[in-house]
Amino acid sequence: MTSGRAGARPGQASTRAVVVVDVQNDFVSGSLATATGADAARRITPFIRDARNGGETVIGTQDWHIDPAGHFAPEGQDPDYRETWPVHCLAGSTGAEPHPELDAGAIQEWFRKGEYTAAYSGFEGHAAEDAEVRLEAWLRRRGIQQLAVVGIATDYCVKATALDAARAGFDVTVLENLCAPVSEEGGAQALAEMAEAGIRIETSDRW
Ligand code: VGL
Repeated sequence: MTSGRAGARPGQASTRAVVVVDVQNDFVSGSLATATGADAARRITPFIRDARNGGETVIGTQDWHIDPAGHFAPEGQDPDYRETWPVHCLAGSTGAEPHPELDAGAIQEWFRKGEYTAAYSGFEGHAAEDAEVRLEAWLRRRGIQQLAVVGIATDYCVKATALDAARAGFDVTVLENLCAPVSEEGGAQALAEMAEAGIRIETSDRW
């Protein structure tokens, strides 16, 4: 299962990191549940354990809403599921916690986003423990160059995170079998858009 993984040479820090996007209860089984989010969570766990064993860095992002402007549909109105959403991932709530099938112990640092605004990209986030620490700077400080992006949802936060990573100059691969979309069609479209932007779309055995 680890075949094809480059791994770091002994004594040399790996320049590879895995970004696990928003594998949170609300996106798996809660107010914004995705049809395949639980499968993705189950597959991500052995993958990130292997990554850690190979010396790679593994970080997680969390949607972390307090009052995110117009991101939630107004009370009494239906969300459009494109720009407005049901209430989800309220800061400190069970819905915002990592899904139990994700091995949260394999995540070295959490980055939170969206307190007071919609924030689809992990690069808009800051370290859970220190609001001054942004994701890009954190990765650069560790010499990270290659990123694998996995998680939920392919057509929203995975896409936004991967596109920002590519814009920032990282070498980005999205592992599609470790992602879950809001809609099948949206997921396929997002993968095409990411490929167009120079992001590799692979399966986890090819990272
Ligand atoms: C997400 C919809 C709304 C995501 C976040 O994590 O992809 N999707 N907020």
